[in-house]
Formats: sequence, structure tokens, C-alpha cells
Amino acid sequence: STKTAYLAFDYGASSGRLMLCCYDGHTIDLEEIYRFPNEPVWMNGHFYWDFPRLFHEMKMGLKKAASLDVEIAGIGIDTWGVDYGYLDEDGRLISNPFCYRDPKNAKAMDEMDVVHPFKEFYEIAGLQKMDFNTAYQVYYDVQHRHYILDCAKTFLFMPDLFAYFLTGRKACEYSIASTSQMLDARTRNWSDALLEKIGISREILPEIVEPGTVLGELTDEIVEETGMKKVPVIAVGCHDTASAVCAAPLESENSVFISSGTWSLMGMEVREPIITEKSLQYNFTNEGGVEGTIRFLKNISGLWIIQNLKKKWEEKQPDVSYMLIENEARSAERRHFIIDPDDARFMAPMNMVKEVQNYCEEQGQGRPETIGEIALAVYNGLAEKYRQNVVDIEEITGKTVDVINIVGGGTKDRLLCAMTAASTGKAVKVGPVEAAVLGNVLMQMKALGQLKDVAEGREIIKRSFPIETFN
Ligand code: LFR
Repeated sequence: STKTAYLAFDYGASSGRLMLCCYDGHTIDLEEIYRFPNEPVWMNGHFYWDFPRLFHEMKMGLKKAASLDVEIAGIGIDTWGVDYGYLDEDGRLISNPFCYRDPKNAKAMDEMDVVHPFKEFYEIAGLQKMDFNTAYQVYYDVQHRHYILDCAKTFLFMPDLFAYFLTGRKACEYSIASTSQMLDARTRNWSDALLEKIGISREILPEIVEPGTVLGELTDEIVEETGMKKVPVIAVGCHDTASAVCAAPLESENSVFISSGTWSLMGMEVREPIITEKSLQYNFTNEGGVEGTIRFLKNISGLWIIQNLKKKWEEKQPDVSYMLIENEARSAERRHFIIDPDDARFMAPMNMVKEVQNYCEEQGQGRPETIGEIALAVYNGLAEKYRQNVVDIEEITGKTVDVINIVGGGTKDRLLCAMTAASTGKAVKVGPVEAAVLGNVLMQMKALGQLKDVAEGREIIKRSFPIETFN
């Protein structure tokens, strides 16, 4: 047939999956061929990713793909941002990477702030102040785990690590590197000034490659183990949010996106970084996108709190689904509860239900008791953040926002979509759900010459998936 097939690995903070994506010259269709949980492990006061397990799952996915008897043109990998690992001189992974919710990060940020004021970083990197930014994590390594840096020969971000173990090629992809607070947002390269402040040697940082670069083919070992052919691995927008925005069917320069999932990444696609007094004051971030774009956005806690409420409720009531939570929130009796979803206390609490209840009580709102009331406190908090964010974006950019495009897994939450339209007063367009996977595929297609540019890719997305409007 004339169909071309691609494999897209999309690793999120709670699960990962492998999608088979076929393009017939007109539309793209997707099939999930493998899914697995991703559970960071809490061990002696720290949160780690289980990297060998995640790599194992990658190979299981490839095995499954190999058994399908489909010709695969390329493989792309995207993951959450900021996290990384070190390789020794023989390419062995030194220590399991930390999870970005590790409590050491807040401490590291405070330590670095004392020596190097945040403003010095912001002026160059243009990144929002978040304690998990790679710069703080690496600063922690420099200060408290120097033995690791003593034998580290290569630094790689999470998707780069996977690509390295598949192909043997060591490179840092630009969009993921742009989440580190170690790049100069304007030159799009490592910033020597920032590296010096952090105390990491430039020598262990590999070259930065653009999204859409063919990294290399699967190694013989991987081919042997999985039954795959010698397929090329392509650096896509390796940061999941870069991929999601790549596939967002934005219609104009006044469109705002929300990449909705565990986090809500809300902002605009712009041509040049916006690093001003105001963007600093409002704590906006400039992350690197595909085709030289900048994702000017704010990182807002997203459905993370709802996900963790669900886990807690499931312990007593196994049939609690997202649908049920949504419906309970729609019909909740007392509707005034509201939290600040970005309050640090919601980052990784032991009991999310109590945390939300206590917050409301401490704020003088009374205590939400039912599933509906507790969930609504979160929904109200998110909707209010979105509203404020639109106001801030309009003020900073001087533009008037016309449409908000919501993409990603969070679009399945129809209550949140409706509340977004209501709170912002803007037209909201919803879809596609699988934005990260689709952006991943678009950049593979571009790398292999099947696509002229992202604009053409977004037209394919619009043809292939329903986009719904909420007013
Ligand atoms: C979304 C995301 C965000 C990033 C957060 C932590 O999955 O990649 O963009 O800020 O995870 O890495």
C-alpha cells in the first residue's frame, strides 16, 4: 500500500505508550500498540525514575511492533521535561535519574538563589522559576553528589538517554534542552555563563540537535533482541509539550494553546523569546519549540491533583472513574470551594484528599466533604488560573487572544473544557487528544521528507481528527 508507518513513544509522568501511526497521504490514523505504567519509586527520602524498567518497556513495545508485520519508517521519542542522567566513559548509566518531584529540588533552588539571584538566570534562559528546572537539580549534584560528576563523561536528558541506548548516538535535542535553564534562549545553545554559575563542565554536554534530526539506526543488539529492522531513530520535539504544541491546530498568532494533562502548559507560539521585566514578574517561561519557534507559556499544575484524588478515593471505592468525579463536581451542592493548584503543598503530598480539604478550611472556606466538592475546588482553581493567564498573556504580548486550543489527554475532561470557556470568555477549540504523539510523528515525517513543514502538518491533523468548539 501507499501508507507509511511510524512509531511514537510518548512517556508521561504516570504512564508511557507506543503508538503506531499511519499516514496515507491524506490523513493520519493512530493505534496504541503498547502501554505501561510509569511509577517513580520513593526510596530513602528520594524519588527516582525506574530507568531500566522504562527502557525494558521500550523494548517490549518494539517487540510488539516487530510482530505486526508493518514496515516502519521511523521511531520518535518524547518525554516529560527537565530530568536527565549521566553516562560514564563506557556509556553506562550512573545512578537512576531523579524524578522532578524529588524534595531535594526545593532545597537546591534555595541554595542557588543565595549565590546567584534568579534574575541572572532569567535574563539568559528566560525560564519560569520552578524548583525542578534542571539547573537546580544539577546544582544539587555539584554541591552534594560530586562523586557522580567526577566520573560522568556525558550528560543526557531523558529522551536523549532512550535514544542513546537504542542507537549509540549521544546528542541533546533542542526542545528538551530548553527546559533546563542551562540554555541561552536567544542563541539556542548552552550558555557558558549559566553553566559556570551551576558549576557543570561544558565538556560533558553533547551537541544540541534540532527537532527533525535523524540520530541513527537501531543498534545490532536492539535489532537482535526485539526483531525490529534497522529503523532510524529521529529526534522529534523530544519534550512532550513541544510535540503537543507542534500538533496543536493553532489558527492565528493570537491563538493560545493549553497542553492539558498532568500539567497545564498554557501560552502562545512566538518567533522570538519574550524576556522582559513583566514576563519575569509574571513568571512566564520561554521553551524551545519545533521549526525555531518559542513556546511562551506558563506551567500550571494541571490534572495532577485530580489524578491523585482519584488514587486516594479508589482505595475505598474501586469504581471511582474520571467520569464519576466529573459528574460529582457538576452536581456538587456547595460550589464556592477553590484552591491554588500551584501551591507547593500540592506537589507531592502523602494524602491529596486531606491536603485539599485542609487548604480550603485554612482559607476560611469551610471543609469540602464530598467527592464533588473536593474535585470542584480543584476545577475552580484551574479555571481561575486559566482566566488570569489569558489576562497576563494579553498584557505582556499586547495581543488580543481570539481562540484557546486545548490539546492532550486532559481534553477528555469536558467539565474542565467547558469551565475554561466560561472563565476566560474566549472560544475554546478542543482536540486532538493525542497531540504529543501526533507532533512526534509530524517531525518524523518532516525529517524523512514526507512533510514540507508544520503548517502542512497541522492541516493534516485538522483533516484527521475532530475539533470541537465550546463557547
Ligand atoms: C508535561 C511536562 C511539562 C514539564 C513537566 C515536568 O508533561 O513536560 O512541560 O514542565 O512535564 O517535566
